[in-house]
Amino acid sequence: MYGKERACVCRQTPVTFASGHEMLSEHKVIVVGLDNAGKTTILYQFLTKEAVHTSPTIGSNVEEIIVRNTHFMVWDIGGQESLRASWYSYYSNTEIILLVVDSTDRERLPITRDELHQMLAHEDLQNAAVLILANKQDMKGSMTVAEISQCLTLNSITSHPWHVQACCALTGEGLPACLDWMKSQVVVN
Ligand SMILES: Nc1nc2c(ncn2[C@@H]2O[C@H](COP(=O)(O)OP(=O)(O)O)[C@@H](O)[C@H]2O)c(=O)[nH]1
Ligand SMILES: [Mg+2]
Repeated sequence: MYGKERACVCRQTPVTFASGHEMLSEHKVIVVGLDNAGKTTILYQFLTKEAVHTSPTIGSNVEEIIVRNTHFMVWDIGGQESLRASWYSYYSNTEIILLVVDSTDRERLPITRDELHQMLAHEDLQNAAVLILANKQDMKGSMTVAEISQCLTLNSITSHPWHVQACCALTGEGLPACLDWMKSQVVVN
């Protein structure tokens, strides 16, 4: 866990830094999505491979995830309406946006669509890749990846690399594939 100072570190592109005897690259990831989508559960599932009990995120959590020598600094940003207006303050130097969707929340998916397209227009996110996580696939009646893609009008996105992954944060199903895609994007870039 890093303190507030970490938020001030600005880096343009993946950089390498010495840690022990290894040279490692570090990549900034932001986790966004509406409140209750499962953002915090996913972050801790990445870290511990266990489902954890979460409470609504006030402000942000940041954790480092290491996937075979690739370091991701993952910022979990609160998704309540009052906090969404400050998402932009986390954007600079972001390489990957993880957009978490509660696949049972049909009613609020248009809000997510609007937030997504607004984010992609932001100048600080022009070089970011977007991974949409269709979470809560274990729940009865959850929307499929195809339904979510259509509602979010993903096919209209040509400015950024994107990918949709079905997952269940409680069991971790689908999350290894997310990490593989994230790694493939930072290697490509
Ligand atoms: N059934 C189910 N519940 C989930 C899943 N992911 C998260 N949750 C639950 O959804 C609620 C909100 O999760 P949380 O991670 O706090 O959402 P956040 O507000 O986006 O950070 C919690 O009760 C989680 O246990 C999932 O894949 N399936
Ligand atoms: Mg949270």
